[in-house]
Amino acid sequence: MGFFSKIFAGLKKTKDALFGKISAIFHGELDDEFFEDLEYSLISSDISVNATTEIIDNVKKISKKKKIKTIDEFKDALREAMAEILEVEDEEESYPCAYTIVGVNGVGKTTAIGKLSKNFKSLGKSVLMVAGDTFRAAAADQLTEWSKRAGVRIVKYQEGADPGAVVYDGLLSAKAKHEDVVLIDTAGRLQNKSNLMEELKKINKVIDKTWDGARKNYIVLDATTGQNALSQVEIFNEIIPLDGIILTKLDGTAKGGVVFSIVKDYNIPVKYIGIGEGIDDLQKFDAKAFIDSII
Ligand SMILES: Nc1nc2c(ncn2[C@@H]2O[C@H](COP(=O)(O)OP(=O)(O)OP(=O)(O)O)[C@@H](O)[C@H]2O)c(=O)[nH]1
Ligand SMILES: [Mg+2]
Repeated sequence: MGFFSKIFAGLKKTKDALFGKISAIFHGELDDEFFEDLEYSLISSDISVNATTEIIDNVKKISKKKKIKTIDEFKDALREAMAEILEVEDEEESYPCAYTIVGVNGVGKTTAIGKLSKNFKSLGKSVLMVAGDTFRAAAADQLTEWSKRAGVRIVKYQEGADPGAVVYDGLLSAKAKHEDVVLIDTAGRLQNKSNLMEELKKINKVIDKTWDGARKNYIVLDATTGQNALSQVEIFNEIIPLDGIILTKLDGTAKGGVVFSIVKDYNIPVKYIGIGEGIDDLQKFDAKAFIDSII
């Protein structure tokens, strides 16, 4: 499957949930009743109130300016209105870069690292994985499997080791071998477990002290949790400053609208989306392709 057909298939549930409704509520005129119905549809598709209000304001302005009458013209206007929400300033990428991948249990961190390795490799970058999840039994084995699949190096310790020490070793190794990309896996944690959150701060400090290349902290969010993902962004951002979001499991959910809420409410860019379990099922987030797939 090609790039676009894959996103299209992955986002089908979101599209059906959201935009089936739009055609249904359109009754020939863009009047107050239509916009009220539209507002309701957006909010019930996991788009936050803030983001919905802005989309509606944007689309009203565009519709007026362009004197829009038909549903097809309106869909174009809505695409434009939604794209405005997803514009976030983002820094250029530079290498070498160490990426710390954080998030609650089971969201897809380890899988995302496997997929990212392949992505970076295909861009000609050398990659080192660091198994910073020493908490869960078999976590390092799972990452090792991915390192084999992607054909990249991995630094790991035994279960129960100090994650700070693994990260330290990993970074030294990456420096010595001039790796372009370091991907650091971390243990899944509950937001309310303060000891694990403290551990994350420690990992962060080790990177600060050891690494002089670029660094990014990405949080992985499971799209199927919808608005619940938002509180995770808030809590992790206090512990470790977040530079980007990897939104996984979009293939299994109609809650893709949560993208708009995240970007609008936290101003953190969505960097990648996960649309399946395979190594090729992670794509660089492209606002235009995303919107075209759901409208
Ligand atoms: N359908 C689908 N499944 C996914 C996606 N990303 C991850 N998964 C699945 O989600 C499950 C959990 O993935 P992991 O990568 O182990 O998650 P994790 O965050 O590392 O989990 P912990 O280390 O236990 O916190 C696995 O069964 C993955 O195959 C995705 O984009 N789509
Ligand atoms: Mg994991």
